[in-house]
Amino acid sequence: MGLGAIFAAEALLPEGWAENVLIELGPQGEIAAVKAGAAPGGADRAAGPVIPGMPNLHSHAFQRAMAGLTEQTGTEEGAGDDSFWTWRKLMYGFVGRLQPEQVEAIAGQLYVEMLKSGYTAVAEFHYLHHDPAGAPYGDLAEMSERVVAAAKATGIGLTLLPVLYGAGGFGGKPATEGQRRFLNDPQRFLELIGLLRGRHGADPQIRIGIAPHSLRAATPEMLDAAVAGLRAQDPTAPIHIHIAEQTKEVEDCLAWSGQRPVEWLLAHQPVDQHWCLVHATHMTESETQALAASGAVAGLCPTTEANLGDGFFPAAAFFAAQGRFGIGSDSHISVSPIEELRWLEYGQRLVTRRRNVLLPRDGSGRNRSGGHVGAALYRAALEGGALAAGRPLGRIAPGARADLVVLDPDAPLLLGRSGDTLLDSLVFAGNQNPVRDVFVGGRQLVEAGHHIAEHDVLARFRGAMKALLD
Ligand code: NGQ
Ligand code: ZN
Repeated sequence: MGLGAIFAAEALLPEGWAENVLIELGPQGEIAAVKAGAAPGGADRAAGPVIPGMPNLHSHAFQRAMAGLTEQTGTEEGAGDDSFWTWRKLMYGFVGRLQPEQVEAIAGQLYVEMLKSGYTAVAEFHYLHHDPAGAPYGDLAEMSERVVAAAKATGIGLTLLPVLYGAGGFGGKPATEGQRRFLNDPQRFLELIGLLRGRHGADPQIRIGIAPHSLRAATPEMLDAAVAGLRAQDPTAPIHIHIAEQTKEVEDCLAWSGQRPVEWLLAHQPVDQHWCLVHATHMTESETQALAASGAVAGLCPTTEANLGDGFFPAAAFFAAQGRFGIGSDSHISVSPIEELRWLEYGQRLVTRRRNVLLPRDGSGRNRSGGHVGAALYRAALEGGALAAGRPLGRIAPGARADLVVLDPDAPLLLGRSGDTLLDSLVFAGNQNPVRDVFVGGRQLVEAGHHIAEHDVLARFRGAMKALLD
């Protein structure tokens, strides 16, 4: 990773679009300096407009291998009544067969696809820890290391969030057979966190956080132990949790505690900007206001939420309250930041029968992009995604990682567009991927639409799919 510089005729900086921007790279893959109105000198010239790469704040990598395999109804009794819960059963069946090298191969292919579509970092919500019988591997971190290996082989930035999964439902219900590969008690879980922090904690491409799976899978005691254990080692590491995704989860939580999931969490944990509440689909108006006020990031995954039949996140109210959000591809039914952002807005248009609904506001209530919805969504998702990743991302500014996306200046749909109109066109009409080049930590990984390791990665993925699906 050499020092160097990239010159962009047009680049999206934190303060807005700028021309003739010289981006100087530092020795650790960070941005050392940014100068607008500069001369290119000996810098490499970016082929097109440069924007910050998008952090993907929610991923279960292995689920990419089952994309499209659950879109048919069964023939058994109850068929035709498919839901999140019947999908989950199929997913558990798939999990039962996965070997470590297959998980690495699937994650590698997924991360190549993420990079090619403009995601430059991923937060991996990783819960597949143990062997098919539920016994820990010789290395407790075996499966986590497979995710790390895939990130290293492809170059994507990684926030690894080992999942604490200890119960099968609210009130510490015993876990089922299908969940046995996920299970740890807080003590063994914190041992895993310590191992991973020791091995990877100093790598600027990696941050270790935690993810209590959900209020269904982590009891209040487990949650307390995990949060306290992490905070003793790292006071600002990210904490992610699935919450209020399905109405049944809300009903079960009410029956168990008398409170709704988001309400319960805000009352019992010190939720702040280092937390990411994934989905948070089902909230009352007062929960929506309280979540926004907490500073936590809402982890929105519109294509998966649509695919699984979750419901609509109250985005208009949450944005009006200056709530923070980022986007994730979750089950990877789609691997495209464009699709996530577009469906976030389209969901609201279909519900409200209005246009240009989601304009995130700044402190004074003004949106920061003069009313450009696509541009506003892209910028807000950069900010929220960076917070959720717990890494210096999402800004072309000194100190941030040099994670850059160069758009194709020859993409027909971008012709004649610049600035925020360019981002609007990208978000609402970018069906043919207009990402040309991608840099992560200053290193070029995608060149003219091709990832530098895509052939080897695909060969391994092909082998894994053959073994899994034949
Ligand atoms: C997951 N997926 O952890 O993969 C979950 C399903 C559960 C989403 N929530 C399992 N989208 O929630 O119990
Ligand atoms: Zn998830």
